[in-house]
Amino acid sequence: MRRFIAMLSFVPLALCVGCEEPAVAVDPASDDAFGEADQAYTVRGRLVQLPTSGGASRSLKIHHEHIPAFVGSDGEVHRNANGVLGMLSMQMAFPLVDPDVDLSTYEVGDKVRFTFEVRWREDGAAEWRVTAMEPLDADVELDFGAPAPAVTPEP
Ligand SMILES: [Cu+2]
Repeated sequence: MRRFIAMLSFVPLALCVGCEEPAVAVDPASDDAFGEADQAYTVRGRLVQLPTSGGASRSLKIHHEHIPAFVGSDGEVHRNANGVLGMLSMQMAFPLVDPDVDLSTYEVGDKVRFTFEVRWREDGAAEWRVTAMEPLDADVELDFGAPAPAVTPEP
């Protein structure tokens, strides 16, 4: 099993953690369905899509800043193919939102600080859940750039 997870981390996960929405639908209202979180991160970002802005199947989508301390399914800080640690800045879908988070007070384009939990499934895929959100001033400057690699790749 350990070997299986290690192999998985080299495949698309290594390139783009969180790009795909979870294949398994979970009842957002049920804490038990999500289970105990493995990690939680509080990050800044900009709202790209709200569940209420389109069809019923739309997820909350947030363009978040780089998350240097993001831990992968193996329990280690995730290392990208170019050596950058953590989860790169990306537009990420969050199908699960805690009922305590009132999205009706937000609009697409708003800048926010939010917290999301991660639970790693046995197959190495991740489930994400937003558990807190607060607005940021519109003039706050967010950094969506790519950080320099932590380690210079060998030639
Ligand atoms: Cu992400």
